[in-house]
Amino acid sequence: MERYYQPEIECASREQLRAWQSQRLVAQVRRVWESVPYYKRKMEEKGVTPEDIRGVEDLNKLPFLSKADLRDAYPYGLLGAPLKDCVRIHSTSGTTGKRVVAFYTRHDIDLWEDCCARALTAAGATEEDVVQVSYGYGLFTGGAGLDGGSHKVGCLTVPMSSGNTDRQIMFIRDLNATVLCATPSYAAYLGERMRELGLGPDDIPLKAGIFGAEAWSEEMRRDIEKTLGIKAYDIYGLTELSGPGVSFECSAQAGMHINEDHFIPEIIDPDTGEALPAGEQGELVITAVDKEAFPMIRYRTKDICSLTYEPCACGRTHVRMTKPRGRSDDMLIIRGVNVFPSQIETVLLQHGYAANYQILVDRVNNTDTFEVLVEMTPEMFTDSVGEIQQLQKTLSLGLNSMLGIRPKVTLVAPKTIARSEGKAVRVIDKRKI
Ligand code: DLL
Repeated sequence: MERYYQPEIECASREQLRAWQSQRLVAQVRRVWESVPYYKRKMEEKGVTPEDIRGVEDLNKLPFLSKADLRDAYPYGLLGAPLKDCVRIHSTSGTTGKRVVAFYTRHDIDLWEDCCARALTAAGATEEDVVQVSYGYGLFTGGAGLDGGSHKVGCLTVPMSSGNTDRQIMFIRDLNATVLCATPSYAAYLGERMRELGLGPDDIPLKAGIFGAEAWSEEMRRDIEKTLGIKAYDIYGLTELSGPGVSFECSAQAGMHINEDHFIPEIIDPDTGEALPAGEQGELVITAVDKEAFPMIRYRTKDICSLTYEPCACGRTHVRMTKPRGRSDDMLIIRGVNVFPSQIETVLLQHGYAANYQILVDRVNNTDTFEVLVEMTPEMFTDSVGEIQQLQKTLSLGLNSMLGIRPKVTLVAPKTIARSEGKAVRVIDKRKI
């Protein structure tokens, strides 16, 4: 029985979806106006009152909410429910300034877990499955979200958290885990460690993986699918909007369906705030229509992607978003050229390298320096200077044609770049210091 495939919602007509969204939006705006003085003030500054919002068509009258607002209102200033009704917090692993602290009522957790349960179901999980959750548990939302979703589906849930890689592999094998939930970089590392232990895809029972929390390329997907012998599904979300499960991939693997009964997406030009039409790349803005404790209206995610309303092969009608290339604030501007780490990853994998790399940026004599450290794989490892120089040159030219700027490439020995158990650290930008 697939309780969390809900065709009456996931395959509802666009008209029906819009009607639900409108009805919930109107109620949510009224509730937030009454319960969150910070947001009421923002609405007043924009000259808009709840009476002006009659449906989704009025969404663009409302002010945006940004990370700066979250910082201003830290910690309790955006609370939309009495503290006595809040039962949990989660928080992001941001490195600068105050952390974002998000609050949840019981109802919020229930809806969030439903979203994760839908994602697991779309990846083929049923109560017959054993789900190993290797996202971090604790303040990070990955562990708790997929754990809750897995319980709801009725899977046997293995709350591993991240780290202790050999034990992860042992449990996958001993407990017959069929679904793995982890960051893609950690999944890739598990695959690498398996190879070192002499294990191939046929030695593990996994059939699917649910990977997200960081940008990863199509090439990395194919790589992980091959090494682990699974189908790898993308999942997207952010702490401010509960966590994983804002959107998820179905078996078509052609973009992530946004849970539109809970979230209304928009794409805007990040510089002007103007709405962009379907198909165009821009910043994703999300309005959560039924979150209680931490209501987010027109929240600017900073993630760059596009939306498609084209019908999906799976039959779901919820809009699909493309894989975010990364946050607009992950984008590096090097000598005036926009560079996303995910573009570099694509080129590396196309050239037969693994996604073990680090980008070093600095400023010397007022000019940006740009270097990419890339690990050789054990198979291609050589200590012939001539060969290494040739490989470096080929890769540097490959990166140049993708990015429009040529980095210095330095090949390093296998296993010299630190592995991550959560989100990978790809960039060292000394210019900010
Ligand atoms: O990373 C929630 C999550 C946990 C999603 C587990 C998926 C799986 P935060 O720590 O608040 O929350 O970070 C959110 O991570 O704004 C994106 O920039 C990035 N991100 C999340 N999922 C993806 C993805 C969790 N599938 C930030 N592809 C977001 C690309 C992603 N980037």
